[in-house]
Amino acid sequence: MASTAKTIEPIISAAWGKPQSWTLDSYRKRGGYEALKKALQMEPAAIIDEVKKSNLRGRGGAGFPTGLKWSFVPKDSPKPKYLAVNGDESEPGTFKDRYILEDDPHMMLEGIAIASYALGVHTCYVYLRGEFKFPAERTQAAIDEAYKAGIFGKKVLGKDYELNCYLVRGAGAYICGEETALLESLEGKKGWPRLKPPFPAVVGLFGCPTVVNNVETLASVPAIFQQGAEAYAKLGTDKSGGTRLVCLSGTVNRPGVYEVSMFTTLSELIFDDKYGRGMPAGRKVKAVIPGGSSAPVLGADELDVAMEFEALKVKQTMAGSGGVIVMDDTTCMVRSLWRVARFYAEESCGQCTPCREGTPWQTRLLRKIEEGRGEPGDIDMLSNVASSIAPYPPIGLGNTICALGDAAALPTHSFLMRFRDEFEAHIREHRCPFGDKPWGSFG
Ligand code: L3W
Ligand code: SF4
Repeated sequence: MASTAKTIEPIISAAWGKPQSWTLDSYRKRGGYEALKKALQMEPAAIIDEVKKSNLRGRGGAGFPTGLKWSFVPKDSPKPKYLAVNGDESEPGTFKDRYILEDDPHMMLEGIAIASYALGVHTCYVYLRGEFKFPAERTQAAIDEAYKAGIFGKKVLGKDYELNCYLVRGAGAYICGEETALLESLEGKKGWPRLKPPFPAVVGLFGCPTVVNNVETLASVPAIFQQGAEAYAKLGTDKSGGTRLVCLSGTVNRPGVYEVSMFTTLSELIFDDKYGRGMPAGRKVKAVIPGGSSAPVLGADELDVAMEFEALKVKQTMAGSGGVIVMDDTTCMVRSLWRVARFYAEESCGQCTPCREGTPWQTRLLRKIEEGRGEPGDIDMLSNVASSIAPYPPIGLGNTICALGDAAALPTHSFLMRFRDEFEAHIREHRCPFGDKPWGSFG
């Protein structure tokens, strides 16, 4: 399809693929750290106001307004305050933060310095998933450069303000991307989510006020001070400013990470020449997961929707972490759901009964149905098990400590709601109607 999607000037991905884009020298030549210089002339409260005005929303999954989150940090607390960067990118279908870390880590570091100054933070931890060896090397090299250049250390760009930044690598558990599990892990403990409230902004790392922000969220901050908050806000919708990264995978001609306007629809992402360039010959879209595997699935007739938080909420799904997974008409929806369910059963930390017991129960039922051993009543049983973890809709009212429970139940609810006939066919025919084709496009 010839390009009709709204054209945007890339912000976050502008330098990706250019020679030495990850170095301080390259970043400075592009105007890097000028936004920090501006911010350091401002009052911290004014910086937070600018970020509020920009309508920047968190890019890690929940889309919480960033400036609002920053404003929750108590100003008069005698305790130290911390910034923790969530780079534990592990959501199936999501692979955008690694590009920032590999190709333009200084953009995130500048965001860190601006956020830290605004929040009165003197210590920041960048928490990266354990598997991110190369992104960690690039990020550490950038941190080292920033220290040498006087961006981090005793006096940030010569101002009487100290900021230290440490890189910490996880050990491969998805649950450590949940913000309170991440804090536990940073404290050297097992990554078990904590009950909220209290939220980390008030009681976080070592019991002190802590802001946890995603890598892309912080990398978006310098643009707010380069362009001005109003200009940044105007790039997006009334409630969601700027541009965003989306990760396109599955059966499309050109999978990849794209920076898009908040007005870009799922259909444009899949078919437009600028992005996915459509499906391979002879294939049709059957289903799309719009925001990482936690997000409820949509059918092929629901793609005319902007990939933006509020628009996708109307469809009872989520923009989430930007992982768009396309499934074609050869995909078995029972197998796909089984695969998703196995992931959550494997990654559940086991603290809450509905999640600990429900996630493997879903997996067993789905395997039974897929292998042709399903019985009448299994679909209702599956639906009941999912409801006991988290009813649907609405999103986010699960019966568990953290959102992993919701994430495990939402796919089940949405697959059953939209593709129940396929589950019934498996039980009726005592086999998978898609034959022994291993995983369809979702493999
Ligand atoms: C202070 C209040 N702070 C909310 C803060 C809260 C957090 C943020 C959002 O789940 C989603 C989940 C996954 N005072 C506050 C407050 N906050 N009220 O705002 O909070 P919340 O609870 O809405 O969401 P969450 O627990 O952070 C995140 C979805 O993301 N997801 C998962 C992505 C996974 C990765 C990864 O692999 N690393 O990114 C994907 O879509 O299902 O719905 O900071 O403290 N009154
Ligand atoms: Fe652990 Fe699951 Fe409970 Fe989250 S919902 S705390 S992953 S058992």
